[in-house]
Amino acid sequence: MYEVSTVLSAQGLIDKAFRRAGKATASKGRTRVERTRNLAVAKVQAAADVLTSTLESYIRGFPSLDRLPPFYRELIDATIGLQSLHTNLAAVDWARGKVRDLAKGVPRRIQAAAGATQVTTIRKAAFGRFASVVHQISKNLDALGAARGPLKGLPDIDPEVPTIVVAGYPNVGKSLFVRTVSTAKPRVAPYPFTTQGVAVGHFDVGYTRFQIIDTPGLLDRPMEKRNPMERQAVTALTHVADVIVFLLDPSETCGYELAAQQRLLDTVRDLFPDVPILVVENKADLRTTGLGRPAMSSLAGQGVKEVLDAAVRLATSRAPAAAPPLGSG
Ligand SMILES: Nc1nc2c(ncn2[C@@H]2O[C@H](COP(=O)(O)OP(=O)(O)O)[C@@H](O)[C@H]2O)c(=O)[nH]1
Ligand SMILES: [Mg+2]
Repeated sequence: MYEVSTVLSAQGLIDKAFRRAGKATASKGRTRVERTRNLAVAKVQAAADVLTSTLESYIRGFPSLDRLPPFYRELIDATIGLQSLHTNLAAVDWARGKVRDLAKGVPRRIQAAAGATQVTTIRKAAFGRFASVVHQISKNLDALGAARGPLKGLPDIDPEVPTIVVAGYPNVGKSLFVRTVSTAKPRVAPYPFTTQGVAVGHFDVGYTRFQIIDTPGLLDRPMEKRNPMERQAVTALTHVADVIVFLLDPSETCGYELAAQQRLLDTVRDLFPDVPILVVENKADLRTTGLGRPAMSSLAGQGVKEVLDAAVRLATSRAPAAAPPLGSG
């Protein structure tokens, strides 16, 4: 979802800066010592430029934390931690400013130096200070580098698009239902919360685009079996779910008794108190309870359209004003 370019290690960054400094040239200067001074200034400037611009690109490359939609705030908090991401980016920003400040005084001191030897001493001291600053944020750079994977793996869900979340025990028919109703084959993205992928499908009603998502591992078993990261991912879903389609399998060919499925439904109701839940009996070709709930067979394609229409109506009836304004959290 969030594609962040490679983050160098402290040593890698220092090497890059000094390599660039080594290529710096300064042809101007009437005397030899003048050229030596100019070259030294150019080298220090080149190193400082590489360091500050690279560090700056890291800060810009990561999602801007104060502008994140609540859904992604929650997911990023669950996977890498908002606080630690903030701390690491702040450290990078500190180093960027520090290098810039250190570089500022160097040209004046080089120009004031007594001779070539002193020029070299000043240049080396500046390089030493740059390196020391970068080494101080070594752990932060490593942590940012490690955060790239989880960020990239976040599911590609547009928080602005009306969203149907499909829930129910494993094998009740969630994936088949999502595949049946969404035009495109759902894109299964790597998902940091489970070994399985979250499937995001799309379909259009008139000019309105809808998302339908299947979240294996999150809404398919009792809450007490979920780890803290998964729990927070469930919380993230509350920010995007406009309706939940909860699938029951009265045939119990999924391997779970209807009573257990019913208990999971109660859990999901508790987790999403503000989201309408459409309870649907799937596998109607095998068995229905006869309790008057909407029923369908994803396999036979019977009743599917009616269920989708009902879900769309519920999803669009949600007042958008219920969502907090962006940037308020
Ligand atoms: N008979 C019948 N089987 C179905 C129906 N919907 C899904 N299945 C089957 O149930 C199994 C599990 O379906 P799947 O979509 O993978 O369930 P999920 O684990 O909830 O995603 C598959 O073998 C499906 O073909 C249905 O309406 N009727
Ligand atoms: Mg599935």
